[in-house]
Amino acid sequence: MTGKHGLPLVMGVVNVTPDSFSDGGRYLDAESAIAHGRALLADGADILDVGGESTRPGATRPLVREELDRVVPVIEALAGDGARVSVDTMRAEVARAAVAAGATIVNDVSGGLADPAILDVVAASGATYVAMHWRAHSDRMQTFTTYDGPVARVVAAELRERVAALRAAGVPDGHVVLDPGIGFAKTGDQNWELLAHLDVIQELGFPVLVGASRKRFLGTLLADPRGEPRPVDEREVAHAAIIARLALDGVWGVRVHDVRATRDVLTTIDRWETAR
Ligand code: PMM
Repeated sequence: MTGKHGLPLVMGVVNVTPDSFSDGGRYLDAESAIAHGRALLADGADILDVGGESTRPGATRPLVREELDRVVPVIEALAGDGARVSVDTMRAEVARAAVAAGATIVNDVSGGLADPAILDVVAASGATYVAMHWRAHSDRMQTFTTYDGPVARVVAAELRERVAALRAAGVPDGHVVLDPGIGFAKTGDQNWELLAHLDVIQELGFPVLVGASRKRFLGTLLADPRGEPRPVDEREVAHAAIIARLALDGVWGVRVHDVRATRDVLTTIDRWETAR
């Protein structure tokens, strides 16, 4: 299912990671995440992606218990509102609890490599599964940027192996979405090469999700004359250009932080297409 004129679905990011500026503790973290999710829905999100583990380059992992405590109350509340919710997790145990709490999509940035049991949870639950291209956990993924051939071809080949694992676990093809994993074990140049050759990923025959929002390669592209990367919250115009291009390339979904800006781009393209 995609939006009008085959435009991509908008997946809004709801990160439930501890807020270093607040001493409110877990309850306030959940409350502010729920409020943020509701605001993204009001801005026009089709899906809310709730995650309790940061996967930024260099990040270390939370305990399973911490991750569960972060995401489950937020998923319960947002799914309870009627939202379509995905859980951003690499862990079978978290995926199981998230689906029980109302999530209908499991977004696994490791494509089942970090915790293969997650594939059995997905098969048993009937959830949709996003398999992202991944090579290693965030604390060392940037040491895995060697690709033996054109990056899109190698990523496609590695995603095909994940599809084989999904099929072996009994996940139907119709429940699978693939994601090239922008910024995960990729250099800036490799991210651009992948975006420019997304058709190679789309040729695998599955819907494709792309997450480029606020990522480092945009900061590098827009660096100032001294080479200082553009700050994270000043990358949205460049990201809007990416969204427009992805929409025309026919991707299934885009994972974004600024749902309002993304919706503006898609509304504009939709209006344009209606006049053709
Ligand atoms: N990127 C991040 C987290 N989860 N999930 C998918 N499917 N695709 C992505 O590109 C992706 C993801 C990291 O971004 P964040 O730290 O800004 O949320």
